[in-house]
Amino acid sequence: MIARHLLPGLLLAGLGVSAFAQEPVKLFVKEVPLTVLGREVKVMAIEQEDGTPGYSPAKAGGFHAEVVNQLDAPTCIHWHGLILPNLMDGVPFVTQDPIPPGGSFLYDFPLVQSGTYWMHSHYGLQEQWLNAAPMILWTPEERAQADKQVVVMLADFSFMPPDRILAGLRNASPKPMKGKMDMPEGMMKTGTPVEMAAQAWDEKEQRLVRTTRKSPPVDIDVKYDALLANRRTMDDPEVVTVTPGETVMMRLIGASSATNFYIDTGALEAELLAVDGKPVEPVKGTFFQLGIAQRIDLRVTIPKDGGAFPILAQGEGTKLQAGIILASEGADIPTLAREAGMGVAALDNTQEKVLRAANPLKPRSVDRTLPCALGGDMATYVWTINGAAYPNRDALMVREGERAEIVFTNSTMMAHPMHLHGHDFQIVEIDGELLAGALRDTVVVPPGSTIRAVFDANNPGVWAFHCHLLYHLASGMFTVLLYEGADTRSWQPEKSLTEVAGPTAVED
Ligand SMILES: [Cu+2]
Repeated sequence: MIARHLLPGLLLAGLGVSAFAQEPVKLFVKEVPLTVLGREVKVMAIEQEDGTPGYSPAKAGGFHAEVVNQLDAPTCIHWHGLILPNLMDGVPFVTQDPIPPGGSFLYDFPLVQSGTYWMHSHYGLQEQWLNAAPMILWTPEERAQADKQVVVMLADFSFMPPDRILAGLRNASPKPMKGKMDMPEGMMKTGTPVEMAAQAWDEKEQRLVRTTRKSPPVDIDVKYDALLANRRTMDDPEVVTVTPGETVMMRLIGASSATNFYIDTGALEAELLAVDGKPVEPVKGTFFQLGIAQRIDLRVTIPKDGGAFPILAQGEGTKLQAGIILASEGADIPTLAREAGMGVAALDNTQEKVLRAANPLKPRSVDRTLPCALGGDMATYVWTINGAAYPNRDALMVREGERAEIVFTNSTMMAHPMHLHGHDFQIVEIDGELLAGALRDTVVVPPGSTIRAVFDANNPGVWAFHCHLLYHLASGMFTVLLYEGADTRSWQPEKSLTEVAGPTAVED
């Protein structure tokens, strides 16, 4: 079993016979300075020797990266959304031991997917330190989709260190949270409904649009100081020079720790072409949902007369926004506000219900049903899957060769972006409505919703399966998908408790 897992990667590369044999790219995990709202802070980054963030290999050449840990703390980098051999998945105490300070680890495997993916630390709360980077898996077809490619990695930022954010969330009950953790007025659960921006499906025009409605208060965990797009705030946004008449593919990555987004393309009509790297039948619109850890590929056409076109991302339940500006030469660059004029509602199933997979799974009857009941609340700040908080040795069991379905139910007041490692799953039912929905690796399950997703159990191992809201993940909403007979030697749940809650390297 071990040898079989290693065959595509380490073993063949070690023997020098891999069809993909080539020098690995070195990926340095390190501290870097960053200026946020005029304040210099230290954050983390995953960079190549020349400072390129992340790693975007050509699919045909395979994946060859050596992660070098230059932090003072252990780390472990996960390749989000990739279908890969289990021991290459980069999850501490599930698929490997953490990489110690000064240590390195070789990741080497063939690529079977293309499109928009990303990488991030799966160690402790390091993701909140921006220990993340884009990962686009290129093919000639991906490049040919537009004249220009723009990667936009979104994140949320607080001047409060993440361990203090988590401590604040855990200690908040029953007293109201103090200082930075205060919910703004209008967002308290007891507050009256307020006018908010929201997404609607325009049936007549067949497009996703922005609307406004009186919306109940939105539960959010963390009040951030800023949202970032490619590590920049709205006072200093990235301006991408574009040519009138050209098409631009924006690959948006929800690399936030606890913020779901709405994306507003403003004056530019966009075509949604893929979610989570996987193509969907094109959907037009100007207002899109992007959950934590999800990706969305939006193609726009720059008008013949040119101009400047802000592309904005607003945080669910907040007025905070980040973005980039697409601008033709000589266009007046507008000043962008850090806060939008009105808050934006909670994510819902509006968009998910209209998505259709371009390459759906082959029809097949389901061999096994895996219930995934999401529980927990803000008061106790314990979050559970099927009643259990991690660490535990519960697991969702599956046998190789089966078609399995996951039935997500959410009895909490919050949406949970649920991520299964090592597999693509297809959304086939939302609140009783059957559909040939999107293939995904991360699905947002809104409060009260039931979502059914199917996948083929064709990648043996022990696979992390969890809420991608960092503070839920760190507070129990985590389990594993365990194949019968899989090698479980790297799976050490008890160690994840002490180590994952351990100190982080950077102090502001
Ligand atoms: Cu969650």
